[in-house]
Amino acid sequence: MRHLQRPTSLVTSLLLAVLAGLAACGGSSTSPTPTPTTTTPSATLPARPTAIAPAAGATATTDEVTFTVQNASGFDQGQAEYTFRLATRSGTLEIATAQVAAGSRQTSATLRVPRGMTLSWTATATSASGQTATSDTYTLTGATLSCAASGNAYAKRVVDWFIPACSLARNRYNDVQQVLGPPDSQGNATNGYTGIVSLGNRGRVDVDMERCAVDGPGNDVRVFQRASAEPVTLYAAGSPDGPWLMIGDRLPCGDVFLPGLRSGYCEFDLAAFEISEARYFRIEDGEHYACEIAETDSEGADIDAIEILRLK
Ligand SMILES: [Ca+2]
Ligand SMILES: [Ca+2]
Repeated sequence: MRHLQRPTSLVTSLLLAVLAGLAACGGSSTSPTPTPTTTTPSATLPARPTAIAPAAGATATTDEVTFTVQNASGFDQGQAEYTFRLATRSGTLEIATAQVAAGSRQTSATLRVPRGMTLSWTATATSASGQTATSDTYTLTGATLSCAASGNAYAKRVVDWFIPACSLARNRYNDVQQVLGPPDSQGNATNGYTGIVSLGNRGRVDVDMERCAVDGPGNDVRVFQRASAEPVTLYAAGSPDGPWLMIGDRLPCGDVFLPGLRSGYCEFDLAAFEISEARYFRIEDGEHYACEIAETDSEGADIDAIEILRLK
């Protein structure tokens, strides 16, 4: 029996020596990661949605931008829906979202992107069971804003407007063109006003300034309003088709006066929506008083003019 044991011990010793030598040659005791023998399509998807287009830091060349991400693993077609979120640069103010079913290996949605702004966007995948995977936050700059190089700081052109039917029927000051040019309102409540448009309940007028307003310290835009301090809501945009971004919500307007003017004014700051520059403004009634019960011929905010305080 001892003769039989000796060769066995020798073989064992040799094997141990060889193994020790191999470990020394490798220089590490860590086992290599096994390579999968089969590859399924989902195995190659990233752990989180990943931007394909637009590339991180890109500048848009169109107002409608298609956002595309590589799907996250486990959030592929038939497994998830994707929410694309476009927001201001800081990410705090939302501009648009779109929710779509996952495509095959990648998912796309188209959003309208404001011109002249640096923005942020993300895509979040949500599974049927409520699990989520969110992409990195990517930066995108909107298409370049075109601005006239010269001209005054007032509105040049009405691009759209809305005054409710009741207000159109009952109000006396329905000419939206009265917001163009410098403030010029005259008259009074007894004899009638000139130079204003009464917007009616939640009515609005959208104007093209041709020049652009730029954000600087403090307020950048001034709206002139007659008759008490009826509230005004103001939106800014880089295109006449928006998106319209609100920079003041029902701000009391018209109780501060410049020498020689009958209209008072209120001011707005582009920074309220992280806007760096804007060419178009939507002036909206913020009084919100029902025309049907209003006993007046100038219902709603009465707008005389709008002025850029900081010209580009
Ligand atoms: Ca400002
Ligand atoms: Ca006017």
